[in-house]
Amino acid sequence: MKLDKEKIIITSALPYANGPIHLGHLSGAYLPADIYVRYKRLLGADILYICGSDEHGVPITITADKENVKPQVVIDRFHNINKDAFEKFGMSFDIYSRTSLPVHHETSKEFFLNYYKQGILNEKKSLQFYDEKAKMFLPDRYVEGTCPNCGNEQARSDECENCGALYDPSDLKNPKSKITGETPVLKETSHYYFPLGKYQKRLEEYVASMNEKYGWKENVLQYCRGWFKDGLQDRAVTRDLDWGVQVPLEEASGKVLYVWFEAVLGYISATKELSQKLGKPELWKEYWQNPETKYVAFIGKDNIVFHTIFFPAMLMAWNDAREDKYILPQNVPANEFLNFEGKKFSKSRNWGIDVIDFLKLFPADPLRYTLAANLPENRDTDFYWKEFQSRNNSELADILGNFVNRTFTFVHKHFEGKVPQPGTLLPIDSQMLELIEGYPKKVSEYFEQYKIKDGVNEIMSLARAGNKYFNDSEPWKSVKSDRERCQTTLYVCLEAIYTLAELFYPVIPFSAERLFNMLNAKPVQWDKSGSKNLPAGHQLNKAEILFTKIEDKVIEEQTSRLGQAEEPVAVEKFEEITIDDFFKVQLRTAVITHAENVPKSEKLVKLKVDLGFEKRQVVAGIAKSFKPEELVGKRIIMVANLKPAKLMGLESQGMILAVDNGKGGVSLLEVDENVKTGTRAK
Ligand code: B3M
Ligand code: ZN
Repeated sequence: MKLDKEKIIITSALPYANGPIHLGHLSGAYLPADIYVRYKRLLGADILYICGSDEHGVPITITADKENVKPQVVIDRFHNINKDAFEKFGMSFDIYSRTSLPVHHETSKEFFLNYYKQGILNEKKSLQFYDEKAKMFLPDRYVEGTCPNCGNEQARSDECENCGALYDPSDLKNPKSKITGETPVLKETSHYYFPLGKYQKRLEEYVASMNEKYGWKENVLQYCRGWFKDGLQDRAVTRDLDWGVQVPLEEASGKVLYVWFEAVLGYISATKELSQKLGKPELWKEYWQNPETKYVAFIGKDNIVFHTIFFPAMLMAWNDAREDKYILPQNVPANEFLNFEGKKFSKSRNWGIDVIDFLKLFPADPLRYTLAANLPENRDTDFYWKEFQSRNNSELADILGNFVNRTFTFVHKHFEGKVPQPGTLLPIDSQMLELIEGYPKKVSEYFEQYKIKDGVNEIMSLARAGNKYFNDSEPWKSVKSDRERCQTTLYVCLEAIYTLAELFYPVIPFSAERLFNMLNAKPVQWDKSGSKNLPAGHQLNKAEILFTKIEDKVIEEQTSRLGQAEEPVAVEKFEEITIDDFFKVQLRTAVITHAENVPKSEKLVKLKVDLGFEKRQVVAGIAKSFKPEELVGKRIIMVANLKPAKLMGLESQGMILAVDNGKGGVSLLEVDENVKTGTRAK
């Protein structure tokens, strides 16, 4: 095991900015990487941890079309949502970049042109499915048909996920466009192809030698062997689309780079962006173009081929012709999938939970711990709400929290919160100290092999051993009969707690930080964390409760929600009105210029609104949903010809429109700044 100062780049797959990330994503490519990174940082490694949004690809354009907005609106929204969710989850990226940035477009074009000029790419005409209704060429995953090899009815246009066959689109039976449902036609187009086949032999050697030196995971090797066995084919690296990185050739207007071709380069361009931000624009080269750097790519199993075959081949092709050579992944510890309560995550079936929603209900650490203790490292695993509850209640709270709490309470009560001076060690104490001392190395051995799950479960076993030692030593007895004995016990317990804080830091960083605070101490270098870190006499801080138990009813509420279709709104009988009736109501846009809570009222806010032609005072029952400062500046719609009324003694000259949001609050009907204040709504 190498524990000296390594230079490392870690990447986690760049999630598409086309939807919120869910727990499955975290277990696949993010949490294990973050634990590994935090662990390596504690070992003093010189490490960069890179991630960002993948902002191209057809799904994004389809979402944008559905919403009738530009793709930029979609990627901005999900980039921000996911960045925020990752932050709250405690992901410690050095940068969370985006592939829509100029630095990425330039980098991708540079790679493409480099291949093009070297004559590596082949231009080929081919027949591609074209949807005449949507007026677009259909990418592989938007055509579904019957596999010519195995009869699978959900095969893609040129490959079957069921039997792994690769074929010509014209061989697919009963093709259907997934966008319009129409039968697409085959139309000729021309694309640039990367000759993956030419690199097969070198790729096989690369995978074999990396595996030999660094031990690749069996699941990853299996996938690679499968691909090699079938024989690698030329891959088109351009597409007929308008959203993406433009192909930098005049004759290729209207074409963009295939999203996977540029997405993997996103790791490099994100590192460039980080270097610029740090004011050292050349820094990225010290990592990516330094043969001493170790590069590890964390991904989920669906991305394996791109990271073990496609990306390495691209880098080989670059390196063949250049002096500025890139390093290749040293390891790709891809995980299998996390399912949810026995089934696949599904938005449409309301099965699963997004990270951001989860973190509105519970703190990050119990989730981090639960996922980490059950990572899909060798096979698919499941998230169960019940397991989450028991990992939190019976492990974090009852084992770790309890050990910390009883030790702190005791030391504060009997030793003024100072680390007691140990006396003569009995076998029970030296055995415990030896155990503690051995832990950092033990856990390292797991983490170094990317066995994060085993490492995490091992750490909890130290807390278990701590509780047992406390029980067996019976300090509540020795405090009266043999004070020195008692001091020794508590000294050893605090050593264990210090080590637990350090070892748990990569897994549950928020709680570990609080624990270090309580210990009034800081982490040391990981491998020195196992012994003699808290000298006798060291003053501890007050104890806090680290983990709160989760009640059954909270968990039941979550499980009962699963798979439930959204209930339609209950509607009371209503009467028809004529258009003239409707026009009696003057609905007009107005700006809120001032807002203050009405004293002694939980519901009411006093607003000043500007209708453009006139200013009004309105009293509205929306205080539970908005703070006054959130309301100022909002451009709302109000009933402008409502007879003034008095509410809690205040005159209200109109009513603003709001709808119940189903969660006990309201949303306001708002207009954008293009609408002139005072305009009538009809
Ligand atoms: N965006 C696919 C995914 O999220 C893709 C990963 C890119 S990694 C360079 O599964
Ligand atoms: Zn098939």
